[in-house]
Amino acid sequence: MKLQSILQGVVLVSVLLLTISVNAKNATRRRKCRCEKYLGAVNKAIDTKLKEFEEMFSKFLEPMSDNYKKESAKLLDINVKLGEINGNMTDSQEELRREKYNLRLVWEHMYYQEQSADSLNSNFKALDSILKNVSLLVDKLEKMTDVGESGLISGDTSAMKIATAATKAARKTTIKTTETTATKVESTTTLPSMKVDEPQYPRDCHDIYLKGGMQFLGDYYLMVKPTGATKPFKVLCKIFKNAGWTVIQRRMDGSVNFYRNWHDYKTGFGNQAGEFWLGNDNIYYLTNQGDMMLRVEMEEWSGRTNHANYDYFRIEDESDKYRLHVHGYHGIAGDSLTPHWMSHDGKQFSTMDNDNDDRYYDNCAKSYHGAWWFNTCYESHLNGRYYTNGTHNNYFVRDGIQWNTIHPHSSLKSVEMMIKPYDASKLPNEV
Ligand SMILES: [Ca+2]
Repeated sequence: MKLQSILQGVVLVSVLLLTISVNAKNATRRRKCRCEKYLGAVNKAIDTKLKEFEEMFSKFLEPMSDNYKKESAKLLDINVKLGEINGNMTDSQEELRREKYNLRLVWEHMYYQEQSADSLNSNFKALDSILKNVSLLVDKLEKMTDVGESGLISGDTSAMKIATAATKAARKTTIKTTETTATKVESTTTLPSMKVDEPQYPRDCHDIYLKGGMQFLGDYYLMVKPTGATKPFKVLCKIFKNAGWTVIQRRMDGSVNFYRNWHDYKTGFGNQAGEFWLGNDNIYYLTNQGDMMLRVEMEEWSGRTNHANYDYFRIEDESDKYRLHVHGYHGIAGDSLTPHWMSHDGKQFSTMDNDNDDRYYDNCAKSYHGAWWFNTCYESHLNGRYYTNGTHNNYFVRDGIQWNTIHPHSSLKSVEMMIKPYDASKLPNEV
């Protein structure tokens, strides 16, 4: 670049000197002969000189151009290599994420193994206690038969012999048969119950947190069985603010289609390691075993995070179309669930194939490509389409992931809806 600048300078100065020199000569000649026929020749001379300079200049520029080409090729090569490295890093990240998920599964498995071991241990203790009681009973029977045989008690000696044989046989029984004996004896003595309990699943994530599990901040996967639920199901738990939060919905990358039918929303769909809806039946069981609160965490495409808390959150069962009951907002995202002009409180759930909204001429779930507790239609709609650039295709059809108090026309980058039992003494300090 420096060489190029110097050359440009040299050329410019030369042209300037030549022009001044020629003009001076022309002026002298004009004064002498006032004839213009020499001017053509002078201009020609200038053109010739300029061409010479141009050719000279090109000779310097050509090798430079070659150098640029070589450098560009090198840069392209480096760019390709960086792309490959980036790809490898993405693969490694994916691998790590899978490993993390597998570790969680192992942890979960170990947790239940530990629970089973505890249960087995308590059953052994009960069995031990039963055996002791049976031994005592057998001793008593033996003493009674001994007394009978020695003639202190009158009666049928053959009956006594049978009793003696029975007591001896009882002592030889296995643990399995002892269990049967114990059940028979239980009616007349106070032996411990032999009933084997089913595995005790936590009611929700906060339940296990209170019992001493999951004490570290982070995400966990657990089997829970809320009151009333017919079978346990897997949930994602988040531990923060001294509580175990059960996640009921998550959006993060658009990998799962949320424009689905009633049955899908009823049973749940997606992948709990990524995007998912826990299922309206499961949400119903979780929110009907005591007062629950809702927390919605949201991230905008600018990176700004928001949250909205509701002190009360519950839904009805399918017979009432999973009607929503929610109130008690506090947070920084603004209230887009219960604003007085378009509240979602008291509204039934609607999907593409089950229109329960307040708009008589249309199905909001179809119009906005999602599913929600629509009014006439919404102030919030967290099951809308995922837009990777945050903006909708059509300004007038706002079918993205919406929380209108954050932005009425822009779709969110990520969302998590989570619940935990309401505890007035441990309310978060946010306004
Ligand atoms: Ca409708």
